Amino acid sequence: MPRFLLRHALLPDGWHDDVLVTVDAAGRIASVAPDQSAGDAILLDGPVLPGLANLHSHAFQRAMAGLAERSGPTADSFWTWRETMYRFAARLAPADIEAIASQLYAEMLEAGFTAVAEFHYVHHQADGTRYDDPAELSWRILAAAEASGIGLTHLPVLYRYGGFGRREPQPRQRRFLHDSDAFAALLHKLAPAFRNRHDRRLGIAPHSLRAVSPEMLQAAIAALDGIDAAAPVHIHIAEQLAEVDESLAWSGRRPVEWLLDQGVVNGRWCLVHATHLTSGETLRLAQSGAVAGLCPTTEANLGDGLFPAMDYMAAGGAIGIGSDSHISVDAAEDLRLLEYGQRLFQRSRNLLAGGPDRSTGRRLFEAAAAGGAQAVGQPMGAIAAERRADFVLLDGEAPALAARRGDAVLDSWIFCGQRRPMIREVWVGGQRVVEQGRHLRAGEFAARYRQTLRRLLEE
Ligand code: NGQ
Ligand code: ZN
Repeated sequence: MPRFLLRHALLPDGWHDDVLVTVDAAGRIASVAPDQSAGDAILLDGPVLPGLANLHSHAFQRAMAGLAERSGPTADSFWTWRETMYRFAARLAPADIEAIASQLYAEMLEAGFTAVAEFHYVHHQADGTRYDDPAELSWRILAAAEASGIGLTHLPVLYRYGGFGRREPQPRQRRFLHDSDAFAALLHKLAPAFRNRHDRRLGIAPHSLRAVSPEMLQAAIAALDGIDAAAPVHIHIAEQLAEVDESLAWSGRRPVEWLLDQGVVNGRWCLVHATHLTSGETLRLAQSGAVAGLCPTTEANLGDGLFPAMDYMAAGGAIGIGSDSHISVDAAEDLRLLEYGQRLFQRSRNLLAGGPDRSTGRRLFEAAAAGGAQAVGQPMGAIAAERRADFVLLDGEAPALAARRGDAVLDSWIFCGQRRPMIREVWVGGQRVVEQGRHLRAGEFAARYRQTLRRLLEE
């Protein structure tokens, strides 16, 4: 049994020193005991955090980060960005998607994310023709996860329509489309690769209420239940005001209101963005047990709006964070922006700390660790028995962390944005994947990524 000695670690009941952690052969934590000494254990000599889950990713979009920041001929919006994104997606071959995802997942690990929920909607060739193996692109995502060592919750996306009320999709959306039977077949094909592993989970993602009908939503959940009745269900919802208006026109109800009224939302659900909420919806969502999947840097980049985080968290709502379009891949930055959005709006400070005399960083980190683990459906998010042995070792020598202990470490890591990476090592399931701040295969992935991008962008 490998043993680790963690010099200064965040455990479920707070910070402890000299924590001895034993790990079983499968990479799960067997025991945790503070105030120990062990000369033969692997020493993680600095502040240690559990790994975070990145609960929302469209991996291919990493390669267009920074390429949609020029103004177009008409007013720019989420919807004009989406056209740029569709044009980019149309050009990607399977090997390109694998190269981009491998680079991205290594970057995620370097940023302290030890699992990702991949909301995977590019399934087919550009004209909509199926690949010989209809799961081809899912296998590419899985290969990237294997190569990088990140935990993967794979969420094949069900996408059929181009808008509320069964509007026909656009030609550019042909790569995404399934009917209910083809979608169920895809799930059954993928299921064996995800069974009985603590670092793999198969779920589903009905893309949005714009893209599926109520009947298809029900059928997809039934198909998933036949495989794993506790598996995650993620959906984009209420991310733009236009979506709220179209939902009202279609059903007389707002998107989150409509979904909650179906009576199916519970702790296996992740409502991604859920930006535009009334106070009634905020309270109901908090009480549903679902996770709000917040993606602050992408929501800022796309001009989505501001999630009512203060009211929602005060009502006990679960949150997690995702880097979504990957305009930035940095857990600390997303947590910081979550708090800063509230500060700029309320003109006040430490709004998500959750009460007087508490650390904002600690509250944000613990909420995202617990909610993220719930949303990806993997045993992670805490240094505790039965969880996967995922450790993030911060650089105790970093000037920004000088003389910090306990919660001040989290507050400084999250709020002192600085160029020098503050994460030194990352371990997933007891295996080291990041050393000296770099993924062990960073050079190889970056070389393949550069070559891929040169071909895609220069031809
Ligand atoms: C997506 N992006 O699925 O990539 C969406 C835009 C849509 C974000 N929500 C596409 N960031 O909503 O149809
Ligand atoms: Zn998204």
